[in-house]
Amino acid sequence: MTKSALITGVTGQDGSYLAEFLLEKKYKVYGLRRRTSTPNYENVEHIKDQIEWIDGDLTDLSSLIRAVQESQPDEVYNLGAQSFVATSWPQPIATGEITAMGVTNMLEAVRIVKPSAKFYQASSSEMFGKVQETPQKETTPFWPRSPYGAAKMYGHWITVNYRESFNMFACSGILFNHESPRRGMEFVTRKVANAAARIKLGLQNELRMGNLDAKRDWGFAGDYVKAMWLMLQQDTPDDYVISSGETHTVEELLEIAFNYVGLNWRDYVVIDEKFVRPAEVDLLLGDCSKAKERLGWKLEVGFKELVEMMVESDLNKNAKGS
Ligand code: NDP
Ligand code: GDR
Repeated sequence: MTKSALITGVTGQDGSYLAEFLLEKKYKVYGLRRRTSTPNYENVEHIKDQIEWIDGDLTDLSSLIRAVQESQPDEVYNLGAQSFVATSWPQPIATGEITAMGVTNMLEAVRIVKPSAKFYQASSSEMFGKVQETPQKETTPFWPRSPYGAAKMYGHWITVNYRESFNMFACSGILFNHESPRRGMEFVTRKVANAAARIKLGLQNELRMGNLDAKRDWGFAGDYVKAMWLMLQQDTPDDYVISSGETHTVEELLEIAFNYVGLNWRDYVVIDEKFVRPAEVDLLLGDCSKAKERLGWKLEVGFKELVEMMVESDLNKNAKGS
């Protein structure tokens, strides 16, 4: 029998890879889209006609109830969020309403309309923040360092709570940073990949950056969405860390991206205080042994390959003028 899935955040990076993956598995895919003055389907243009679109917003419970009624999903993937950490300081309340309370809204819609649906919550390594141990695993205590991290922590615990209170099949994936050519332009990997490509093509002559010492555990988004699905195929719901198990500095990212186009990043990068955050997460490094053992999940794309894939994609896009 065909399974159906409801995805929030389907127009984002992860939503687009997950929708592709589920469509290949012959799922009927429902995508929640919010109203914007100019709709942006860039990430899902190629599969737009295969998605059943439902209008709604994570801050509007009534729209989510309707979305669950209409889709009658076997699986719900809650990927929608105000996901840019830097924006969470100037917009802490909107971040809380979407990224924290939006999770309760989605859980309530499922509990009221179809409590048997399996639920995935997009939790984040940002919850580890000022890390209490390295590497970070499922049992590492959280210490968020941004309004975004605090909102994700609420979303994480409310998911655990609905599992414990209502016996719902609710899982939380604590995903470390994952990137792709579909990454939003403001995130550091895409910003660097795009700048390296544009500087190479003579379209830009400098790159303004924040803290180059921050360390992140970066993987490929296409690999990470498979873990989301695997979590919902288990006999019991649980929470899992998904990570690459390697950490790299922002400086290493610059090195690989600029080397790929035969340039030295030091000739172009300017440090700009505007991109330095009020509180930083200095080091992230995940231990995903639990996911490897129980889900059989594994990483396929390594860090250098990922950065080069992104620069190559931006070279092509910029050369075509898109
Ligand atoms: P993106 O920022 O690319 O996508 C976010 C999605 O959320 C977009 O589709 C956006 O819609 C949607 N959205 C925003 N606000 C609302 C709202 N009020 N109602 C409904 N939808 C909304 O994020 P990613 O794909 O990178 O991440 C997916 C999820 O995983 C997010 O929850 C993120 O916080 C989390 N996460 C991401 C990690 C990563 O490294 N990428 C790591 C760990 C967690 P629109 O297109 O209209 O803006
Ligand atoms: P992050 O991703 O905050 O880890 O959150 P981002 O790519 O924005 O920053 C990574 C690190 O790079 C440093 N940095 C800069 N970042 C940006 N964006 N722009 C710059 O110019 C710059 N210079 C240095 C940052 O200070 C930071 O240390 C991402 C998001 O996808 C979240 O939604 C997700 O939950 C986490 O990853 C895991």
